Amino acid sequence: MTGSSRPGDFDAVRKSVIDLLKQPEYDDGSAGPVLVRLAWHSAGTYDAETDTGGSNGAGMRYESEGGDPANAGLQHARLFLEPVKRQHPWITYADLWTLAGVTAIQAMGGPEIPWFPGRTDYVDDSKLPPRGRLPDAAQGSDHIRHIFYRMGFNDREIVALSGAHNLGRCHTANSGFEGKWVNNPTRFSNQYFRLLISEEWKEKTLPDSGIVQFAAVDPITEEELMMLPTDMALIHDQEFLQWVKVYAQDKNLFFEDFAKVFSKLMELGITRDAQGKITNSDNEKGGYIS
Ligand code: DDH
Repeated sequence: MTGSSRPGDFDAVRKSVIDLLKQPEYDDGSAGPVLVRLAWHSAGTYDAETDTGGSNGAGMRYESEGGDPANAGLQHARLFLEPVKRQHPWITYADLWTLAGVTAIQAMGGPEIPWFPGRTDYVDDSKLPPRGRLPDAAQGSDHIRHIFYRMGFNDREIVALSGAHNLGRCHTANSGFEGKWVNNPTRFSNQYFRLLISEEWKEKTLPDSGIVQFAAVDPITEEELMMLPTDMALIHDQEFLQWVKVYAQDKNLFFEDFAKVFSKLMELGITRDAQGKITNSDNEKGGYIS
């Protein structure tokens, strides 16, 4: 592991994150996908109307948010990052989780995502998100729109963000769903969109739980791949489908859009002044911890 760093040396933190991505004993040998999911769930609680939730404050450290069943499994991501926090104690958890997500995406072959620091670990109880803010995979396009419009995203942005399911997998123990979306789940690409439209996805009921997901056999590896009901909603809804087709054909446009929209996700609920300093959180109580 690389040495300690001076406060504000985010490149040193990025390097420490890259150093921990290889995890031979963990899923597909990589901590990358679960780090991306941690970044997304830390931010995806945002509600534009009440200006609550979002990545600032790193509320998932506490039971009310961390214990949300939607966040099951993310303790692995938080634990992977503990040595990085110990090595660079000046960085806040809120910055670390979001920086680790964008770093992992790029290290797995994805785009460079603009990321800005300054989040604090101060939790304002009145801004804590209630449970139920994150999407429910068993539902359809109305639910997806309800969740993502609440954060301020449009249909194109929703589809671009959903492309993160190029990475990682579902675990029975976490969500009840099982399997991976693509055959190389630690390589960021537009394969998820290509498979959505090229394969014939068949409903599959998991024998022990009765949970319904969708399955197809990968034409090259002959492995079984999966889609969630919410993934399938992207091809059953004409507005969403149009963007699935675009991204399936144009990897560069997908990467460009994904970088913009993931960056926007990481910034939800954060306002900055001209110098980039966050103006809407109590920096006296958070900021760099030295
Ligand atoms: Fe997701 N996701 N996600 N997802 N997600 C799961 C895994 C991963 C939904 C449900 C699930 C996004 C959107 C949605 C990642 C990133 C992103 C799992 C499996 C479920 C269930 C968890 C488990 O069993 O461990 C639903 C529903 C939606 C929706 O949009 C309606 C978005 C927007 C992102 C993003 O990053 C921008 C990643 C990465 C994973 C893989 C995690 C892992 O451990 O591997």
